[in-house]
Amino acid sequence: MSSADSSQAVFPKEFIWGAATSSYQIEGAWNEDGKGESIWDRFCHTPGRIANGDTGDVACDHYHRWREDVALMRELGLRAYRFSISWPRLLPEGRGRVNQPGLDFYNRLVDALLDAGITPFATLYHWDLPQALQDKGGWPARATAEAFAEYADLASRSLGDRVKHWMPLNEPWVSAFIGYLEGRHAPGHTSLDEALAAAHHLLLGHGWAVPVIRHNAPSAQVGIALNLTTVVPASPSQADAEAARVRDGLINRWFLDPLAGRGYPQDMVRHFGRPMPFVQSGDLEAIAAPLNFLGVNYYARTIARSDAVPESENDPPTVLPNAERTAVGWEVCPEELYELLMRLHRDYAFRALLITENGAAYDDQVGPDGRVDDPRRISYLKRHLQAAARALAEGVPLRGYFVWSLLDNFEWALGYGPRFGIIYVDYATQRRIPKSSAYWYRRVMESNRVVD
Ligand code: IFM
Repeated sequence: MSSADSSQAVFPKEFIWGAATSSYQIEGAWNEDGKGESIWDRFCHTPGRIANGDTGDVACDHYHRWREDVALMRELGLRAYRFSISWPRLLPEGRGRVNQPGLDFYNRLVDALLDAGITPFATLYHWDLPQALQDKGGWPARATAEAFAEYADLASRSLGDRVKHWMPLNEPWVSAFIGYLEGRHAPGHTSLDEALAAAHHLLLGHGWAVPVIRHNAPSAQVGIALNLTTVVPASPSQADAEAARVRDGLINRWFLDPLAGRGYPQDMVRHFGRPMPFVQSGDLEAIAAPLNFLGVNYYARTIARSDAVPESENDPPTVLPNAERTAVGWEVCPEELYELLMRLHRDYAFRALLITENGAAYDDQVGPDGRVDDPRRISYLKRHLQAAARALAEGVPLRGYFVWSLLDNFEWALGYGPRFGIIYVDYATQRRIPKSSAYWYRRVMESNRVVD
C-alpha cells in the first residue's frame, strides 16, 4: 500500500494505541529509595561496556518526573502506556525483603495513568535482573525462574486490582543470547550453554508467572513481548536458505514453538548439538500456559547470509545495496511487518496479536524555533501502520500498536546516541519536547486511521 492509500489504513474504534518504555531506559534513580543494584547498573559501571561511557544512572529521570510524563501522554491522547517494572526496585535482593518505596512508585504511576484515562500495560522483566540473583548464577540457574515467579506474585498482588494487561517478559531472546552468548548486554557472558539454559529459565519463569498473575488479577490479559522478524536469505543459494532456516529457528521459533505448546524445534536442538539437562519434566507444559495475546516487537527484517558462499557468487543478491536505513543502521522494510503478522497468524494462531514495539532512531535536532521536526520517523511509522492495517484487513487479529518509544532514552550498549522517542529529551536539562511525530501520532489515534 503506498502513501497515496493512507486513507484506507483504518483501525477499529477500540484499537489500543499506545507508546512503550522500559524501567532501566528511562527511570534513573538507580540507587534511590532502597532500590537494589541491577545487572545493567553493574554492566554500565564497568568501563568499556557502553558507548561513550553512558549509564542509566539518571536516564530520563522519569522516577522523579513521572507526573510530567503522564501529563504529556494525556496531552498526546495515548490510550495505553506500556512500561516495565524494575525488579530490584521492588525486591532489592531479588527475592525476600520487599522495598515499599519501590512499590509506592508504581502504585502512584498506575493511579496517575488511570486518572488520565490511559490503560497501563505492565512488563515484569525488561532486562534489569537484580545483581544479587546474577551473583547466584543469573538466568542460567533454575532458581532465578523460581524467584521470578515470586516477583510476579508480588507485583500482580500489589497492582493487579488496577493493571489488567501483563507481559512477564520482554524479548527473552535478547536477554539470553545477547546477554549470555554475544556478551554485548548485561551480564556480558559468552557461553552458548549458559544462553540456552538462560532462554529456558526465562521461558519457564514466564510460564510459572502466567497462572500467578491470573490468580491475583482474575480478569487480566496476559501475554509476552517477543522480538520477531522475517528472515530473508541473502541470495537464492541453498547455503543462504539454510542460514535463513537457522536464523529463523534461533530468533523466532526457539521461543514461539514452546510458547505455542510444540516444545523446542528439533532442527535447532540438532543445530545447537548441546545437552539440555535443564529441561525438566513438566517444564514444557508450564511454558505453554495459554496466552491472551502475543506481543510483537518489530523493527526490521533480518538478512541471512551463509559464510560458506562468497557474496560475489550470489547472483542475483536479494539484498538491496542502497537500502533505506535508520540511524542505527537498521533497514526500513515496512512490508515485512505485513509478512510477519501474516506468518504468525498462519503458523501459530495466537488468540490476539499486539504490536508491542515498533519505531525508529533518527538523529533528531532541536530547530532554531525550538521544535523538533522528524519527518523520517513519521514516514517510518506511517508505512508500518499501513502494513499493519493491511494484515488486519486480511484477518489477522491485531488489537493494538505501541510506538517505541514515548521518550528518547538509554539505548543499551549504544548509550544515549540513538533517539527513538516521539518526545525529544534534552538530557542536560531533562526538558521534554514532543516531536512532530508525536503530534502526527495524536491525529492517528484520534481518527483511528493513518493520516498524512
Ligand atoms: O530499546 C530497545 C528496547 O529496549 C527493546 N526493543 C528494541 C528497542 C530498540 O533497540
